[in-house]
Amino acid sequence: MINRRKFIALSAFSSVVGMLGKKLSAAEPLTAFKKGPIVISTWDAGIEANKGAWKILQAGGRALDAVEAGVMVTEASQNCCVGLGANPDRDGFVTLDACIMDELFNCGSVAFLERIKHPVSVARRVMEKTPHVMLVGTGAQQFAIAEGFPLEEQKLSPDAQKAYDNWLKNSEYKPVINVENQPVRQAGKANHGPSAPSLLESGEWNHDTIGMVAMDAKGNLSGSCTTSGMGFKMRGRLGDSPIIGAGLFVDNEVGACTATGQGEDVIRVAGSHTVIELMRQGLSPEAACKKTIERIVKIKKEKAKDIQVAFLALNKKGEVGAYAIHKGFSYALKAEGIERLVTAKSLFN
Ligand code: SD4
Repeated sequence: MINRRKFIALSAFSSVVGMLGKKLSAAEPLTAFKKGPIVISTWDAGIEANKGAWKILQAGGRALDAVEAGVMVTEASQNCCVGLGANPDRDGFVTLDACIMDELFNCGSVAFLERIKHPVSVARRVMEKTPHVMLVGTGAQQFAIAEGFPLEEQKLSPDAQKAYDNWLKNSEYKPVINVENQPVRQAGKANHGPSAPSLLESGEWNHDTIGMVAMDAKGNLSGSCTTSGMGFKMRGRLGDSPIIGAGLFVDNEVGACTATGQGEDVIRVAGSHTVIELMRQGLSPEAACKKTIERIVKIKKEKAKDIQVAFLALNKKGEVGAYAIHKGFSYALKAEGIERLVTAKSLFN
């Protein structure tokens, strides 16, 4: 049986073959786009998100507008775990984190935000309309309402309610490696628990984060990251995704990077910023991501086998690279005539 993930990968692959007229290996990463805009984003859901970003990039629009519009597709999707349909914290509330950064070091972020559908857009307003970089909790919500964002109903989606009821049976918080690309709502298990339960035939795919970076036709870079965070996390917990320098960093002279996976370990090494600094020293995006992953693994020692972290980066030359601790991390790439999912390399296979 062909599942949705394989279908997307195959369609993306065949469209590449069709457009380029030559066969490219699905495993072979495309690394350089010396001309024209490009957008990359984390996990399989990035395929749809990139389409949203591409509409803007293709029309000659700004990378900043593209990365906002792109991840809004995922935030609005009812079939995924980014946004208000996502798994709640352990007290049963969905809390969202997001950030955005442009080519001029302008950045904005919101965290622990409840009942607002598009946290990335609130983050952009923080960037553009306040003297601050980050707003959290009720303050972020008040700001969003004042800016005209509707306050949504405080209610779990039916899938999230089911997952939460199941999770409550054991109330165990255990991150699962690559949960982002496993079928949604694994009955009876925490979103990130290590014992993978039987897979649902829903055809939907679970992920709780999307990070996106893009270069526009002018060669300017921007990035965004949005998440519901780890499912069944402690109330008030923030990961790396809303933290500038951890879940996202953009330096228009060098490149842009975003992270996914266990946020605590991304924050520990200021992950996305570290990748940018390594690229500044001349490393390729993939080499810079790999070195940062190695740093995390060195710190975590034997515990590294239980966590997944991945970085995805784009440099000023339009070269793309990614690296993960464990196999299974994929990213979506879109450029002129190309749309595909790429499986990233990893330290552990
Ligand atoms: C977090 N980094 O909240 C996020 C989780 C994630 O795919 O990336 N999940 O720690």
